[in-house]
Amino acid sequence: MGKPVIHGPNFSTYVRTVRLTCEEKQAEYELGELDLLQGAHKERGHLARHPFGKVPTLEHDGFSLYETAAICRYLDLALPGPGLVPGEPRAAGRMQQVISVTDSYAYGCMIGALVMQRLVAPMTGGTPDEAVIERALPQIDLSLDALEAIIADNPFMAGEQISLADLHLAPVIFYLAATPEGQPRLAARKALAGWWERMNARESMRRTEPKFG
Ligand SMILES: N[C@@H](CCC(=O)N[C@@H](CS)C(=O)NCC(=O)O)C(=O)O
Repeated sequence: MGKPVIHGPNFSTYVRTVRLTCEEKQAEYELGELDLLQGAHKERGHLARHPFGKVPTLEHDGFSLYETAAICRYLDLALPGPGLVPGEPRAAGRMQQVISVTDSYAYGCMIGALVMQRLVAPMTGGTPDEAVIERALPQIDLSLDALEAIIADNPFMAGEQISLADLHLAPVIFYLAATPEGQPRLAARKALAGWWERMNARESMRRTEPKFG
């Protein structure tokens, strides 16, 4: 079986989730870097892979797939290595819940609003829009409270074992923790802060750390 090819920039949270999945499976993969800042994801070549013009996409032995959760489920089944989807029904439900919470509620306020304004705008010559950040903070608090309640006293999001839930959420929390608004909010949620320390110490996280420039 050939190596999976992931298309997208290394600094994208969703691309990192797919890379983390490969890393945790200890599978080799290739990263087809795309210049998102120059709009390469909206050009014809990439739109043929992803009609909605998003990253990541996957190619594996002639099979193409887009949407991060779908890609990670596929890779978990297709690649050898430790299973990342729990077989136990409640843990499987928790895993899917955290993936949906990340996509539906956390990503927009944490990345789309806070990180884009606080970190990305200054890197690209702009000024953060403080009103956008202010408006995002209640939803960030709500999302963090919900995740704190879900993890409770478990080491990982879906229970005792690492799962795709942890790999979906960790790249988002990585950027959140790099903002002055996110850092204290994370530290105030003890269970989540402990989880973040455990996740951040993993070899897979070190190997996929975003590089800029
Ligand atoms: N539902 C998609 C979301 C992917 C997504 O939003 N990717 C971001 C990068 S982290 C992206 O492509 N942003 C570029 C854009 O929206 O133009 C998935 O699960 O893969």
